[in-house]
Amino acid sequence: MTHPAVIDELMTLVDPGKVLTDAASLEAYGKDWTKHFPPAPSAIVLPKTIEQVQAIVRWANANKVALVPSGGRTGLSAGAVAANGEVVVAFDYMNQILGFNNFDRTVICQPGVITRQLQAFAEEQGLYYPVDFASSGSSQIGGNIGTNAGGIKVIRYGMTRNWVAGLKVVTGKGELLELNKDLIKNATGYDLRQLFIGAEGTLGFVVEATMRLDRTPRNLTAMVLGTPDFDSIMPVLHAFQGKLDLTAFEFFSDKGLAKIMGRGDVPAPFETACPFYALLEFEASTEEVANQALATFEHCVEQGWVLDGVMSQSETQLKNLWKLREYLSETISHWTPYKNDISVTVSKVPAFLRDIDAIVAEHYPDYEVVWYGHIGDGNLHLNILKPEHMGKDEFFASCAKVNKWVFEIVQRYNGSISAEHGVGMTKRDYLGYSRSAEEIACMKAIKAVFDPNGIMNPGKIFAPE
Ligand code: 2HG
Ligand code: ZN
Repeated sequence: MTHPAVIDELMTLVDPGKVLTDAASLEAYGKDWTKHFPPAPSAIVLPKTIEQVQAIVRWANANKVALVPSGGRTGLSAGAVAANGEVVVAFDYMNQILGFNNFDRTVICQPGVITRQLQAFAEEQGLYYPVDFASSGSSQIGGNIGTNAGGIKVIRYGMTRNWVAGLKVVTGKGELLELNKDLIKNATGYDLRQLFIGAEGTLGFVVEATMRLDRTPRNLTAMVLGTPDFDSIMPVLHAFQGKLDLTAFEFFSDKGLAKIMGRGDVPAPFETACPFYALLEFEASTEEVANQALATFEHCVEQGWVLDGVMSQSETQLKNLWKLREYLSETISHWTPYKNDISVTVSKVPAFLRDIDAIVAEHYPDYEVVWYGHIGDGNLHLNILKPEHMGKDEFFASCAKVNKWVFEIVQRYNGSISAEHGVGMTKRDYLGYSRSAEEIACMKAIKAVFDPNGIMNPGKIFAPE
């Protein structure tokens, strides 16, 4: 734990009352949405300015204190968990939108801007911020950049990375760098901006971000389609992609739907029970597009790929269909799930899922398994639910044993052990299944350049040595 005199010094660097050490704050700010590691930070500090962030970093270097960056703490890989006496740097008071350029379609955000705040701001300007996920109401832009957050619209709009025009960062040495200066074209060597995106706060702090906006989509319309088996989902994707520009293509299993129905507040899509469901979305900008979607649906039914389906006819129906997918993660959190967030190239998905499913069925015969994910971009979420009677530690330990086999399959398919949630602490021991020893050595060397004393979020991405 950090010495009290050192914490007293920290208090002089920020506004009065902006260093918290009470038990409730340590508990709340020390963890994210994972339940693996008990939080144990020394203190929480809430800077208001870039200069204060720089002062905190210099103080941390001088006193050899580890810092953990903290946004909305909605992460699912323990990237923002402070379990070892670190000081948490939280950006709740750097939450302003500082500027908007209508011509460039860019917004300057402080790191604590909530994703939904940016989306609402874009809407007020008649524009659109397209990166979206279930935690948009709490996640912060700085955290989204730290994990290169993905979500439900990646098939059309890509990850957070695609929307970052420029960054201001404070490195682990305390220097302020202005990266890319919001340019579209910039061919001046290494793009350091990209290194900080997805770095999980291991290189420094994002203290300002210029985010791009897009035009507002026209008449977004969703379809939920029930399929007779998993293998039918891919030809459905292929058929719709051949005819429409999809903005989303998600899937979930019957077990996932059952959990959503168990809530009692979401209408069923249709009566027919199906083992798998696809949710797709597109812009029904003209009647012709809507007719094309219906014709494709009929084609899929004729081929035997789809058993039943529904298309939204209003904004309310669109929202209700999305709840079937968007509420899944929060709904099953009741069962303390063991999560895997894995990806392969889209063409490999059916064989990949079959191989993983076989391993899971063999090793977890007594556990309930819920599959869902962003199948249009090759990202599958595998959730193993904890039996009610079993202790959390025993359950996680038994699931961790199977990781090795799951990740061997990921490696064999040239996939990723984390598609969008990040490595954090939950995946750090498995990084070698997705990155070569040479790559990991390069990554560590890069960290040493920006953070020579190793004060920035130690133990995240890489296992402690
Ligand atoms: C989602 O796609 C989130 O809903 C959470 O990425 C995934 O709960 C999960 O495993
Ligand atoms: Zn996801």
